[in-house]
Amino acid sequence: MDNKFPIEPPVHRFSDQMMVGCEVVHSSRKLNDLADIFVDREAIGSCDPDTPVYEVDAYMPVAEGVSGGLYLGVTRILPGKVGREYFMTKGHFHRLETRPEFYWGMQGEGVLLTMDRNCRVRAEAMFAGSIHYIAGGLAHRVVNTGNAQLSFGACWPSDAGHNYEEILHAGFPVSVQDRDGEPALIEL
Ligand code: M6P
Ligand code: ZN
Repeated sequence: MDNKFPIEPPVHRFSDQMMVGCEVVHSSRKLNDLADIFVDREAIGSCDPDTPVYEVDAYMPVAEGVSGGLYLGVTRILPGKVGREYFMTKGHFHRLETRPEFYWGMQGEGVLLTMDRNCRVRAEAMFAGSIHYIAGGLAHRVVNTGNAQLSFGACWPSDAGHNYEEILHAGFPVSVQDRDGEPALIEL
Protein backbone atom coordinates (compact mmCIF):
# COMPACT_ATOMS: atom_id res chain seq x y z
CA MET A 1 0.00 0.00 0.00
CA ASP A 2 1.26 3.49 -0.91
CA ASN A 3 2.07 5.67 2.05
CA LYS A 4 0.62 9.09 1.22
CA PHE A 5 2.31 10.70 4.21
CA PRO A 6 5.79 9.24 4.47
CA ILE A 7 7.94 10.25 7.42
CA GLU A 8 10.63 12.45 5.94
CA PRO A 9 14.15 12.72 7.33
CA PRO A 10 14.81 16.07 9.03
CA VAL A 11 16.24 18.77 6.80
CA HIS A 12 18.96 19.55 9.36
CA ARG A 13 20.71 17.73 12.18
CA PHE A 14 23.66 18.04 14.50
CA SER A 15 26.41 15.55 13.81
CA ASP A 16 29.71 15.55 15.67
CA GLN A 17 29.15 19.15 16.90
CA MET A 18 28.50 20.31 13.33
CA MET A 19 25.25 21.33 11.68
CA VAL A 20 24.45 19.22 8.64
CA GLY A 21 21.80 20.03 6.04
CA CYS A 22 21.02 22.28 3.13
CA GLU A 23 21.99 25.93 3.09
CA VAL A 24 24.16 25.80 6.19
CA VAL A 25 26.45 28.82 6.16
CA HIS A 26 29.98 28.25 7.52
CA SER A 27 32.26 30.95 8.80
CA SER A 28 35.47 30.99 10.80
CA ARG A 29 37.64 33.43 12.70
CA LYS A 30 41.39 33.33 13.13
CA LEU A 31 43.55 35.26 15.60
CA ASN A 32 44.12 37.76 12.84
CA ASP A 33 40.38 38.65 12.86
CA LEU A 34 40.33 38.95 16.65
CA ALA A 35 43.63 40.65 17.45
CA ASP A 36 41.94 43.69 19.03
CA ILE A 37 39.94 41.77 21.62
CA PHE A 38 42.84 40.20 23.53
CA VAL A 39 44.39 42.28 26.30
CA ASP A 40 48.01 41.12 26.17
CA ARG A 41 49.38 43.09 23.20
CA GLU A 42 52.83 41.55 23.48
CA ALA A 43 51.46 38.00 23.50
CA ILE A 44 49.22 38.61 20.48
CA GLY A 45 52.24 39.94 18.59
CA SER A 46 54.08 36.67 19.07
CA CYS A 47 51.14 34.44 17.97
CA ASP A 48 50.69 33.14 14.43
CA PRO A 49 47.88 35.33 12.98
CA ASP A 50 46.64 32.32 10.99
CA THR A 51 45.80 30.37 14.15
CA PRO A 52 42.13 29.27 13.94
CA VAL A 53 40.06 30.25 16.99
CA TYR A 54 36.44 29.36 16.24
CA GLU A 55 33.99 28.26 13.54
CA VAL A 56 30.27 28.87 13.19
CA ASP A 57 27.65 26.87 11.25
CA ALA A 58 24.35 28.66 10.84
CA TYR A 59 21.01 27.86 9.29
CA MET A 60 19.32 31.10 8.28
CA PRO A 61 16.02 30.18 6.59
CA VAL A 62 14.97 33.80 5.92
CA ALA A 63 16.95 36.83 4.73
CA GLU A 64 18.88 38.79 7.37
CA GLY A 65 16.91 41.69 8.77
CA VAL A 66 13.49 40.14 8.08
CA SER A 67 11.27 40.19 11.19
CA GLY A 68 9.63 37.03 12.50
CA GLY A 69 12.28 34.45 11.55
CA LEU A 70 14.73 32.51 13.68
CA TYR A 71 18.32 31.49 13.03
CA LEU A 72 20.07 28.46 14.48
CA GLY A 73 23.82 28.22 14.91
CA VAL A 74 26.54 26.07 16.39
CA THR A 75 29.88 27.60 17.34
CA ARG A 76 33.04 25.57 18.03
CA ILE A 77 35.79 27.37 19.95
CA LEU A 78 39.17 25.66 19.95
CA PRO A 79 41.14 25.41 23.19
CA GLY A 80 43.93 27.94 23.42
CA LYS A 81 45.19 31.16 24.98
CA VAL A 82 46.77 34.45 24.08
CA GLY A 83 49.16 34.93 26.98
CA ARG A 84 46.95 33.91 29.90
CA GLU A 85 43.64 34.89 28.27
CA TYR A 86 41.53 32.07 26.87
CA PHE A 87 40.25 31.91 23.30
CA MET A 88 36.81 33.51 22.98
CA THR A 89 34.26 34.82 20.52
CA LYS A 90 34.40 38.39 19.32
CA GLY A 91 31.21 39.23 21.21
CA HIS A 92 28.43 41.55 20.16
CA PHE A 93 25.33 43.52 21.08
CA HIS A 94 22.34 43.04 18.80
CA ARG A 95 21.63 45.92 16.44
CA LEU A 96 18.00 45.71 17.53
CA GLU A 97 18.31 46.18 21.27
CA THR A 98 15.08 44.38 22.10
CA ARG A 99 16.15 41.10 20.51
CA PRO A 100 17.17 38.26 22.87
CA GLU A 101 19.02 35.00 22.17
CA PHE A 102 19.35 31.50 23.60
CA TYR A 103 22.76 29.86 23.96
CA TRP A 104 23.23 26.29 25.19
CA GLY A 105 26.36 24.32 25.93
CA MET A 106 26.93 21.21 23.78
CA GLN A 107 30.51 20.16 24.56
CA GLY A 108 33.44 21.36 26.65
CA GLU A 109 33.67 23.94 29.39
CA GLY A 110 33.57 27.70 29.36
CA VAL A 111 32.03 30.92 30.48
CA LEU A 112 29.32 33.08 28.98
CA LEU A 113 29.97 36.76 29.66
CA THR A 114 27.11 39.23 29.35
CA MET A 115 27.30 42.97 29.79
CA ASP A 116 24.56 45.58 30.02
CA ARG A 117 24.68 49.21 28.90
CA ASN A 118 26.08 50.25 32.29
CA CYS A 119 28.99 47.81 31.81
CA ARG A 120 27.58 45.49 34.48
CA VAL A 121 28.97 42.04 33.76
CA ARG A 122 27.62 38.60 34.56
CA ALA A 123 29.52 35.36 34.04
CA GLU A 124 27.70 32.01 33.72
CA ALA A 125 29.34 28.59 33.59
CA MET A 126 28.87 26.79 30.28
CA PHE A 127 28.97 23.00 29.92
CA ALA A 128 27.21 20.30 27.93
CA GLY A 129 23.53 20.81 28.75
CA SER A 130 23.73 24.33 30.18
CA ILE A 131 21.05 26.74 28.94
CA HIS A 132 21.48 30.53 28.81
CA TYR A 133 18.86 33.16 28.06
CA ILE A 134 20.49 36.37 26.88
CA ALA A 135 18.02 39.24 27.26
CA GLY A 136 17.84 41.95 24.62
CA GLY A 137 20.29 44.78 25.22
CA LEU A 138 23.02 42.56 26.67
CA ALA A 139 26.36 42.11 24.92
CA HIS A 140 27.44 38.45 24.87
CA ARG A 141 30.73 36.59 24.49
CA VAL A 142 31.75 32.96 25.10
CA VAL A 143 35.15 31.95 26.47
CA ASN A 144 36.59 28.43 26.21
CA THR A 145 38.26 27.76 29.56
CA GLY A 146 38.85 24.05 28.97
CA ASN A 147 41.56 21.96 27.35
CA ALA A 148 39.22 20.69 24.64
CA GLN A 149 36.89 22.22 22.08
CA LEU A 150 33.88 24.09 23.46
CA SER A 151 30.79 23.96 21.29
CA PHE A 152 27.52 25.75 21.92
CA GLY A 153 24.22 26.18 20.14
CA ALA A 154 22.53 29.52 19.53
CA CYS A 155 19.07 30.62 18.43
CA TRP A 156 18.40 34.27 17.64
CA PRO A 157 15.83 36.38 15.74
CA SER A 158 16.51 37.03 12.08
CA ASP A 159 16.21 40.80 12.60
CA ALA A 160 18.59 40.97 15.60
CA GLY A 161 21.73 41.90 13.67
CA HIS A 162 25.27 42.11 15.08
CA ASN A 163 26.80 45.25 16.56
CA TYR A 164 30.54 44.62 17.00
CA GLU A 165 31.70 48.24 16.98
CA GLU A 166 30.73 49.05 20.56
CA ILE A 167 32.56 45.99 21.87
CA LEU A 168 35.71 47.11 20.09
CA HIS A 169 35.50 50.68 21.38
CA ALA A 170 34.35 50.02 24.92
CA GLY A 171 34.90 46.32 25.40
CA PHE A 172 34.03 44.02 28.28
CA PRO A 173 35.58 45.36 31.51
CA VAL A 174 36.69 41.84 32.48
CA SER A 175 38.93 39.22 30.96
CA VAL A 176 38.83 35.48 31.64
CA GLN A 177 42.36 34.27 32.31
CA ASP A 178 44.26 31.23 33.49
CA ARG A 179 45.52 31.64 37.06
CA ASP A 180 47.44 28.56 38.21
CA GLY A 181 45.42 26.32 35.90
CA GLU A 182 42.02 27.72 36.94
CA PRO A 183 39.87 30.27 35.09
CA ALA A 184 39.63 33.61 36.88
CA LEU A 185 37.70 36.79 36.08
CA ILE A 186 40.19 39.64 35.95
CA GLU A 187 38.93 43.24 36.11
CA LEU A 188 40.49 45.45 33.48
C1 M6P B 1 26.54 32.35 17.96
C2 M6P B 1 25.54 33.40 17.52
C3 M6P B 1 25.97 34.07 16.23
C4 M6P B 1 27.41 34.58 16.38
C5 M6P B 1 28.35 33.47 16.80
C6 M6P B 1 29.79 33.92 17.05
O1 M6P B 1 26.51 31.28 17.07
O2 M6P B 1 25.42 34.38 18.52
O3 M6P B 1 25.09 35.12 15.93
O4 M6P B 1 27.83 35.19 15.18
O5 M6P B 1 27.86 32.90 18.03
O6 M6P B 1 29.85 35.03 17.92
P1 M6P B 1 30.41 36.45 17.41
O7 M6P B 1 29.52 36.92 16.29
O8 M6P B 1 30.33 37.32 18.63
O9 M6P B 1 31.79 36.23 16.93
ZN1 ZN C 1 23.80 37.45 19.49
